[in-house]
Amino acid sequence: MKILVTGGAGFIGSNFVRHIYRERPDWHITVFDALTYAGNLENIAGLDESRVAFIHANICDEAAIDAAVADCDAVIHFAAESHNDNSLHNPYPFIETNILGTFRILEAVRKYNKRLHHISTDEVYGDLELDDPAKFTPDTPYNPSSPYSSSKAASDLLVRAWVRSFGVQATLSNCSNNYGPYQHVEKVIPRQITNLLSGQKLKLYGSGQNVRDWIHTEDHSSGVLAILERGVMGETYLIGSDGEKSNLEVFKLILELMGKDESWLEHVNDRPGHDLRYAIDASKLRTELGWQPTYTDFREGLQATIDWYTQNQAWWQPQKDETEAKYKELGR
Ligand code: NAD
Ligand code: TDX
Repeated sequence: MKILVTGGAGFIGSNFVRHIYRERPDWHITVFDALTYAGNLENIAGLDESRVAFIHANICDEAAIDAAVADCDAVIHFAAESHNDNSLHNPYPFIETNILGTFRILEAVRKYNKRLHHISTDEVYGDLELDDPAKFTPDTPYNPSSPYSSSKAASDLLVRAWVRSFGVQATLSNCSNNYGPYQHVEKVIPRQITNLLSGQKLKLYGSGQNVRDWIHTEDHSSGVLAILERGVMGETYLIGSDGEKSNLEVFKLILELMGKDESWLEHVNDRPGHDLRYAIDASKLRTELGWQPTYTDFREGLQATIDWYTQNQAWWQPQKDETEAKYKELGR
């Protein structure tokens, strides 16, 4: 099996590459990545070059995508602009990469009749009330809020249309908030950990009542592998591990695990249009494909993540000043 992993030098894509490298030793992996500010070859360093190849190119580049897709059996499409705050500042790259880039991939898998798995997010469903008993399911209507989530929703709809209109062999997954090592310091958990490691306060948007459904990125990868191998064509699977926590709870746990008191917590301007709550019902993936998450102890996973950022300052330090300068402009 020869797989093409777009965005394989980013946070979740590189975890997937390392997961497949470990779990499927007879597969060949080609990483296709533009190395934007979010991509880093160190994320996939140390892997045997006879099993992992790298193509430095943009998914919007028709010729580059065409050649790479022609040369593989299946495409796992992670590449995206992924950060909501950036999309509020400058939406254009989100439209280009997430929508046009996905279109390019769809046209190539259609031309060469290749299997596609499209990676998406639970944010396409909008948000839930704090006391809503229903969680997101694959039948929840799309209702995205931000330029990021609407561009991901658009990409999902393109995939569904190419399945129906052209018979493209594709599956989709929508996952909840990931955490773990190698996540860019712009995202909430690494930002707070590296703030404390740099002597700065935690930055909590608004009141902190917003709820996210946390999943360890290893469990996201095992879910994607299950869908790739056993998923039904044209189907959408939701990936989540019942990890709902308010932001305030997460911030307090980071303070506790890093031995700091609440004087280190600062309330900053809220995010415009800030989604209140996400929650995933992953029962289809669990019952139909037999998937189960492994990293379900959030406290333990967060401690391991704090340890990783503490021990890998050389990895995150180069991103930190530029990221905080962007936040300063946004007043957050
Ligand atoms: P990331 O920002 O860490 O990584 C994105 C990667 O894609 C980077 O390596 C970047 O260089 C590459 N890339 C960006 N634009 C590109 C282009 N035009 N051509 C080629 N490569 C390009 O993102 P992530 O958090 O790892 O997210 C990966 C995927 O998972 C995205 O599709 C995202 O929507 C989805 N997702 C993320 C989360 C989360 O919690 N982070 C949750 C659910 C779904
Ligand atoms: O400094 C911060 N303080 C804060 O309170 C940051 C960066 C965020 N927040 C809040 C906003 C959100 O309620 O924390 C929550 C999580 O924020 P992000 O890490 O920016 O993630 P989110 O907007 O929920 O989106 C993430 O999950 C779904 C990923 O970035 C997306 O790629 C994925 O699709």
